[in-house]
Amino acid sequence: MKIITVSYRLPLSIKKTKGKAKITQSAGGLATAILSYSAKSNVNLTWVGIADFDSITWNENKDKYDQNFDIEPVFLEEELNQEFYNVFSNSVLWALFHYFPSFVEYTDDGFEAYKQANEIVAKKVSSIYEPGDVIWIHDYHFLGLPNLLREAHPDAKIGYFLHIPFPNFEIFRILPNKVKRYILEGILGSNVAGFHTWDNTIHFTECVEKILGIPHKNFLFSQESHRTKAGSFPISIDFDKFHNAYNNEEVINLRSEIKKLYGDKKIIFSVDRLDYTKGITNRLNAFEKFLEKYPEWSEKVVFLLVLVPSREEIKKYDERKKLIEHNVGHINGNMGNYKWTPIVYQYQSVSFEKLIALYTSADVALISPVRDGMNLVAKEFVASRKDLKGVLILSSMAGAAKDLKEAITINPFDAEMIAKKLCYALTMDEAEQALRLARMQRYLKKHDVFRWAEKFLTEVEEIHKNDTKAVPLKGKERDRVLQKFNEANKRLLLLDFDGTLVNLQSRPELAVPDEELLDTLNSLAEEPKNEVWIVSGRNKDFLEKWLGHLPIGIIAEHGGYVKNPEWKPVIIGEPEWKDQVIDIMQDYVDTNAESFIEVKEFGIAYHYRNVAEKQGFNTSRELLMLLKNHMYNTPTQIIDGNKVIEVKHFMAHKGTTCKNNVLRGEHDFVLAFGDDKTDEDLFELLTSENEFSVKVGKGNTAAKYRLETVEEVLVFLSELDYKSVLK
Ligand code: GDG
Repeated sequence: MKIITVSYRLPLSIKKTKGKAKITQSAGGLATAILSYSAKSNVNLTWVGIADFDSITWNENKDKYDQNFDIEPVFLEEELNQEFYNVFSNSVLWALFHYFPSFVEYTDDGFEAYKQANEIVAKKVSSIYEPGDVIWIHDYHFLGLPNLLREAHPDAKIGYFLHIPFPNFEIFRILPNKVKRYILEGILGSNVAGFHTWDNTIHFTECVEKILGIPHKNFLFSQESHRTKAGSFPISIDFDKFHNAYNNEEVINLRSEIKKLYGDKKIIFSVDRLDYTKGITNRLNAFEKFLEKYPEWSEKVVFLLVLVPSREEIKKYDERKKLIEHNVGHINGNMGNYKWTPIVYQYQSVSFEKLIALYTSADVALISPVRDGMNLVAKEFVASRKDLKGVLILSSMAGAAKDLKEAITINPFDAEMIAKKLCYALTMDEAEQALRLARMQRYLKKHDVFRWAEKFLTEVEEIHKNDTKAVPLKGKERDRVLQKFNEANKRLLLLDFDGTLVNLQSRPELAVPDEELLDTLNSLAEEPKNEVWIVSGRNKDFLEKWLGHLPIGIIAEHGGYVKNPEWKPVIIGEPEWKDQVIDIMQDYVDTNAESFIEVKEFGIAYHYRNVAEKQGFNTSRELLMLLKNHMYNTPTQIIDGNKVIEVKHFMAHKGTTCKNNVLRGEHDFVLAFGDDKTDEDLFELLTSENEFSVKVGKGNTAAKYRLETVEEVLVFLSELDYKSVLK
């Protein structure tokens, strides 16, 4: 078994100058964390990514790097890589997911290249994949990959983590429909889909519900071949590495050099890749505002602005660079003088030691992205302050703001506010600085990148392990259930009605049992060893009319009513929310011809089976969201069923009602059939050896077995009946 990590960049770069190869290995946080996990779990690590070198260079150098893991480079043709990386990944996905829709430069060619690159990488992963391996896919370059790998290896353990924000529905919907589906279906190929924050996770689940129509239960999406758990896994840093670097000799020397250079001046510091999402122009505007508003700080402060070259081939980045440099010049020219340069700007990366020296020399770290998945710089600054000095000013638009609660938070668009908070930070007393940093350090020490990787990969294993696989009720399995039935003396049969015993019809009142079904039920129920129950979502009057004469127990309204032998409600009193639900649904009935409302005692259902496919689906998504908001904090449950949306009393629950009224522990054989989401509540209870459950139709399920059609259920029941008669 091994871990296969997939990311756009490999943790290894080979640059050839004058025929000589220079190998750079970057042991970034991600690589270190996954390596540490693989060492702990005693499994190998293979890293798949796009090579920034050609195959000849690779063959000449592949034995020359420090091989504590394997590297499998993917070689993409330059033109394909340009369309895949610069165009679709960075000029569509990066821009849109960071809420810059006007920066999006979508082309069909870009999307085709993206799909092609994902397919090439899928082939590479498949060529090294062995059953039992865990595949961990990273970031927005490979949104289609989980699904491609799921198709190739249905039983694979696949984790997907998105390092950038997942936007809300209104932003996401801007993408062409085919792209939206590709992305969502792509991510849903994984067992675990991880995001930095719950906000991002919820944006994703809402998009899946609204666009694909797949509902989730506790962030778990059930699909044909597997289930996907969406969740928040905030990435972190190697805390000890940053914390302990404070006392590194080179860092100490560099720090004293910086301190000497700026003397009494307070230092404001920031470091970012030069990217429009990092809010650098906003930061400069705010700094200018600060100098204007608080002239007493003139000559007493210096802003060290380190920008690291990034994506220079893309026009928007080049434009941003020019704008930043213009603004720096403007501020220095207007506010500075021959003795004082307010902004010291560098467009080059710095070494790790220099970075730590800068972090630990700063009085204030000013981090102001307009949108950021996490922002590791903020965490690194906090971790490196072993001296418990310095203040972190952090944009509330960064995922890191959710973790670093003692930072001074800012709205990056509010220059006035930033100016004020800069003033506050620069004058904060040391006790408060220490208190804030100590609290954040305690959090980061516990929640470091190693814990992050371990939590994510453990979740992948767990979700994969618990993925239920309903097997067809055929052949040996069928014989096994029949044999258990034969051997049992006190059998319980729990049968859902619609979609299980009768096929769904255009209107519920048309789905009625025929003579043959009534005979089978009657005959089964008359056998003394059998106890037969109908467990349905239908109202009690319908069930009484059609089945009331049979010697069976009946549960109606999803568990709201029980007949044994008299009808009794499980819930006392009339629900108060019904009129409100009817009002909301009525608007949808009025605008969607052929849809209708079914009123029950403990629930209201909106049926859209007869509405044109697309229209029915789209309006049902809207109604669903509306009901969720209206019904918040009421004792209800909303079911997104098969062409029906139902609001029901939360105590009208098939699982609970069966548990309290039927599953008394005295049966030595229990068999439940159902086709709907509400039946899953019952299936989840039937876990012991003599308890069996059968899902009718497609879709992921907690049931142990599966039958495809109502007709197959009826054949099976006749067989049980025949066996009962024989005994
Ligand atoms: C993406 C998401 C998410 C930067 N300059 C230098 C340097 N760095 C290092 C920092 C930090 C990293 O680069 C930057 O990480 P960020 O998290 O701030 O930003 P992105 O590159 O945009 O990363 C982001 C991240 O993925 C992880 O999931 O947090 O939201 O956009 O580690 O220290 N390091 C050195 N010299 C530099 O000049 N040595």
